[in-house]
Amino acid sequence: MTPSAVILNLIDQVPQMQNHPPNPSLDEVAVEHRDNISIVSLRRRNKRNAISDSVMAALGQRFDELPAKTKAVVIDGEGDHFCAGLDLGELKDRDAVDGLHHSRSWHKVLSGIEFGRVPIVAALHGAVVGGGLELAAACHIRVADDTTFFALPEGSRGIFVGGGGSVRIPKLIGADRMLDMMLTGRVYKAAEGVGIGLAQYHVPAGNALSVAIDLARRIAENAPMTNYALIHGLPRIAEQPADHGFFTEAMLAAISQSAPEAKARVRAFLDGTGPKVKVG
Ligand code: 1HE
Repeated sequence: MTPSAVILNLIDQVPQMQNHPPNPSLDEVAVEHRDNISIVSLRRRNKRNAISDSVMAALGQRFDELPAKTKAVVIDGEGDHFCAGLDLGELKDRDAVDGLHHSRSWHKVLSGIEFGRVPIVAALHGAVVGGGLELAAACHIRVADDTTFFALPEGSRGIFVGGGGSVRIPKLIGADRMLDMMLTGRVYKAAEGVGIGLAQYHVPAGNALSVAIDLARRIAENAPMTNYALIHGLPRIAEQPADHGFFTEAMLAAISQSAPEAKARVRAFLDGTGPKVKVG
């Protein structure tokens, strides 16, 4: 069993929250397959792509059902905003036990995204706030266009992050910056957000999706085992003591390089047909 399967199994062991699990709202989470990449889109623009239970269930289903030919995924949001976070309209009816299981249901879907089969590129614009930032943080590459702003308004709503944000966001920007965002309501605009590590790319307004698609296409050309080793290995190695990390690295290096595809790619470089590293 893979480490991610272990995580997901543990999450599964939490007693089921809802007597009536939400019906996935598949018309609010679209998917389009283009050759070897897939594009998953939040389609709830009238609610600024806020994530209801049904939207989260649909997101989980879309990622579970990716075809084998998909080698990388782009996730984006329709309209002016990537995602306004948790659907606050559903919060008012939840008691403490439901709240616990609701948070665990986000963990399950977002861990499935982070530790899935293929890398995920988030195309960000407008609001990337609350649970929207938690969703973005579960992705491997974040491309922010110039309209993007990042915030964690949970503090002002009297709630807490619940979609894995307290684990993932400090790894991107440090616990002190996340603390500042939640205590003071600080909003980071695109350039500053990219500067502190909330995204890896800053692009002109309106370009996030096209750049994300280009990056996904490039990622999809890598050997699948290398991509898998990166998304599963790097976050875990970062949490291991150095000696364990070296060992994990050695295992991943050995497995990756033994794949026939890796040997063919190295041979191609050596016989002059493989690509060179290019600047720009
Ligand atoms: C919503 C939500 C939402 C919009 N839940 N309905 N997230 C927040 O605290 C962010 C709340 N949203 C906003 O601050 C603003 O909506 C935006 C800055 C994102 C966009 O502003 P704007 O002027 O374009 O839109 P709007 O007029 O505020 O919203 C349009 C509609 O979307 C309106 O509904 P309508 O029926 O009156 O048209 C809004 O009520 C609705 N809407 N955002 C529900 N979030 C796992 S725990 C995670 C915890 C969190 O994510 S807390 C952070 C929640």
